[in-house]
Amino acid sequence: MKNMVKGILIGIIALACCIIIYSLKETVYNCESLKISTKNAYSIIENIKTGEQIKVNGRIISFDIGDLNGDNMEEVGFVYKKCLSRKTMVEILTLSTNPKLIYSGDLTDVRPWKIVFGDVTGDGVKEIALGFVKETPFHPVAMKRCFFYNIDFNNQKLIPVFRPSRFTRPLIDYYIWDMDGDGISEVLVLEDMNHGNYIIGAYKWMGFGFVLDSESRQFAEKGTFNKGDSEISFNGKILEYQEGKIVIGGEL
Ligand SMILES: [Ca+2]
Ligand SMILES: [Ca+2]
Repeated sequence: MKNMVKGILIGIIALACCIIIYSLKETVYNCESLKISTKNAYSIIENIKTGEQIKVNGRIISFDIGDLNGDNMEEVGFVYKKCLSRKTMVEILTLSTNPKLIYSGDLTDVRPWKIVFGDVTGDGVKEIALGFVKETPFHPVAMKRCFFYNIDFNNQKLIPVFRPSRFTRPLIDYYIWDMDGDGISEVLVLEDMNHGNYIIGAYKWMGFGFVLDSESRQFAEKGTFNKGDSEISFNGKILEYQEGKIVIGGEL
């Protein structure tokens, strides 16, 4: 009996330790205007310019910052896993002195995993590129997708711009960047070549959808895009555009 009680006590202590470690595990992101500290229990978004802090009820898994409506005031958009819940939320807030919630959506059903801001249509208005894992009517398999939206500030709604079933090949990661320097951003897509090789494609908006404009060489190393001060890199290797090709870390 004594041993059983001892066993239960040890179990409870171990569980409590696991919960504490789980809730305290912290990741900190620093960018030009924001510091984001995120834990499973809650996150703090701190506006470095104003000192203003926004508390979020869960772990932020992706975020981006940009002026979505051209009023010279930045917005922050983020995807977060709500604490003690299975919900995955997408929220967009102004970064003004009194942050205003522009959009909040429980998008758990479509499993959001990424948010990026960028003007891919070239009309001066930034789109919101949301990564989901879902089926589409034309491709009924649950896969990573990237859908593009604008935002209706007055009605706090996302307005679909384009929701492609897929690009050329299955999508692993994406980013928005002006790869060829023509002043209009392309969608950079890390795609799975389906035999252990990957490729990066840059897709241009053509008024009705995206067209593959340039590609990298194929490579075996899976990874993610990272934005620097004035460059875009993939797994720490800078991406450049040379003669219609995407060059990774100086290698064609
Ligand atoms: Ca646009
Ligand atoms: Ca471009």
